[in-house]
Amino acid sequence: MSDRIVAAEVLLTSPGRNYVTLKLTTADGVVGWGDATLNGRELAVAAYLREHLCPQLVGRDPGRIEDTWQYLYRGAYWRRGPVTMTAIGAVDLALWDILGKTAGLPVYRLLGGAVRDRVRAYTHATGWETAQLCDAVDAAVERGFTAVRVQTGVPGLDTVYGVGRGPGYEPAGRGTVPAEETWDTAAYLRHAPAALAEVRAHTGPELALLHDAHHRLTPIEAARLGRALEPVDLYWLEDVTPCENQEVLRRVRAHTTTPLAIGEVFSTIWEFQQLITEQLIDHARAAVTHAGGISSLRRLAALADPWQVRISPHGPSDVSPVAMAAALHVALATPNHGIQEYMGHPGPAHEVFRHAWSCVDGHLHPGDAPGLGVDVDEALAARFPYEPALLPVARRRDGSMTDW
Ligand code: GCO
Ligand code: MG
Repeated sequence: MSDRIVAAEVLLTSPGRNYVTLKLTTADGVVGWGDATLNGRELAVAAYLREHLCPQLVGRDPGRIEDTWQYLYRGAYWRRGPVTMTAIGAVDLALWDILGKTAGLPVYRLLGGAVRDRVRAYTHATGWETAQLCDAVDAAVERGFTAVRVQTGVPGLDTVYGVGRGPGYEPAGRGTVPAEETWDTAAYLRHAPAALAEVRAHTGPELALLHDAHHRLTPIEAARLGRALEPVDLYWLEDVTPCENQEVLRRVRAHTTTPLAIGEVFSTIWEFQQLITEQLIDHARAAVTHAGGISSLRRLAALADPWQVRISPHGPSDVSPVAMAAALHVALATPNHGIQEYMGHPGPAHEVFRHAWSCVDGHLHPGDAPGLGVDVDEALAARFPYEPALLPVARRRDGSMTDW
């Protein structure tokens, strides 16, 4: 007789930052873990899981992974959206974890096996001044990275999202009301191309450089930035325009050959459809959890492949070590995978989530432990209680709200 899910529980923990984790237990005693972290909206996903999905999971056959995905997605009248899709993603990850543990195989073997030996990763370098930024890039290269995302301060602004005044940064700030930042696109556009050109002159031609514009530009500003950055030879320019209107990318694409990466805030394959079939992007950035799990990331890769678009999933500190594991199993087994973002996690997170995956010389590998290869230390997790934390918001100089 097939196995049954007997318990579905949600864990909240904050080992350096908040994480939401789904734990599924089967009648045979197998435990599957899924990441359900949605930065700044953790409790919404926890409630969606606890109140709505967990009761529906108990009694189901854990081996029917695709049917469970279809049940939770197609079966729901109110569907899509980051909260729903992160919850479905967590269930999907936990079920793949159970399948792997039951089979005694790492998930990547169940996905068809490795198509590469290791997964190329990029990490973050930030610096308020360009000299600091170059030092941060050098430090990443010393750690073995062959690809680095570079974010710079902007003269005249006090803060810029994603740029620490010191080394490193954490996207979410503690508290129940978001910090407010001032944003000035003109100042950014005046400064960023020259700063990135200096970084390129410093590194020489081989290092892959990436840059994230965080959805803040109009189409023509984005086109102008892409063109201005062509001499820098970026690996990609990320999230140039707000997420809602994909049509505007046609204008950006018409003006620049700088490769474009988009999609960390997308929740479903349908949001990518036009971007892929019109070849308006080069990299689809869906996070394995935020877009519905391993099952839907594989579908996205299959849609993207004939259009020569690659999947290059989101991987900041708010994608937990469980989701990082899942992303790596997909990456190892997916031909049209580009690069995996690896921002790193706070130290205690590596203790709470003991993972088989590793980062060596700027490359990641999921490891060969059965399932996803992550064990959660629940006793330790309980010592780091959830604390409210939020991403900042930004206003223009005249006080009006500006886009993410
Ligand atoms: C990235 C990102 C992150 C996100 C953060 C939001 O490319 O890594 O843009 O810094 O903003 O993950 O939660
Ligand atoms: Mg980004």
